Amino acid sequence: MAQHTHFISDLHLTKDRPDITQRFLAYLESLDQNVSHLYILGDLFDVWVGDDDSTEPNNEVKSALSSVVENGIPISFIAGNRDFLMGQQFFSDTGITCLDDAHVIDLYGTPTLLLHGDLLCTDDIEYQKFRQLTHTTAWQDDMLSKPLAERLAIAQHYRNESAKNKAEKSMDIMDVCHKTVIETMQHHQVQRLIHGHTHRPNVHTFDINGHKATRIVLAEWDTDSSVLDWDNTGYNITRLT
Ligand SMILES: [Mn+2]
Repeated sequence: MAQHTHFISDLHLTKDRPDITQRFLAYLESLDQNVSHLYILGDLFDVWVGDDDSTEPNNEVKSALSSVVENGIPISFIAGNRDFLMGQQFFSDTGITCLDDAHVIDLYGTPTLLLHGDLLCTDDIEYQKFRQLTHTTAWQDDMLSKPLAERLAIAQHYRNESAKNKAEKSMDIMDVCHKTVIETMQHHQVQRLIHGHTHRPNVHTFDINGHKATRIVLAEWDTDSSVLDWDNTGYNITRLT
């Protein structure tokens, strides 16, 4: 039986988009024993302000994820810039494994680096500063100590700011920096990288030290709900309807 490994990212699940949630739940329901592992590379949720937030569709999604894990399909998660506050409670409730921000797997014989992708956008200095701040224990402890309603309001504020920034910043600044891509891949000694975040699905090939390297960018589910589906013969990008 062919074993498949799936990669998805940037679903941005939110109560405002029940259509995406339904598509994701149907996808999870469809997973069978042909799938040996599901990797979620960040921004599963459009916002995550703490594991105590039961705003729709959080609980429904959590229970669907834990069913998949209970059925014997491991799920691993790398945090995105929207859901990096996901905590221990979420992972113990669902059985999902939380990976480091950069994680190398052996994908059918090829070392493959998995990232959310925001760490590659080093031309966006303002964002990288914000990322550093919000990844400190002090910032996170302070945020999580606030009442839920306040955290939701803060998250809404950041979402508005982020939409404004996106409109103002040049397209290039918000894409990955190629130099950083090369350095990151060299650091992890890989010739293949899979990430999301930029919402620019593509397969890029280039050279590192005279060897072919590949960078696969996953799609966001807003306009293009798709799954990167790998087996020992190669990959397919499966579009969900
Ligand atoms: Mn992102």
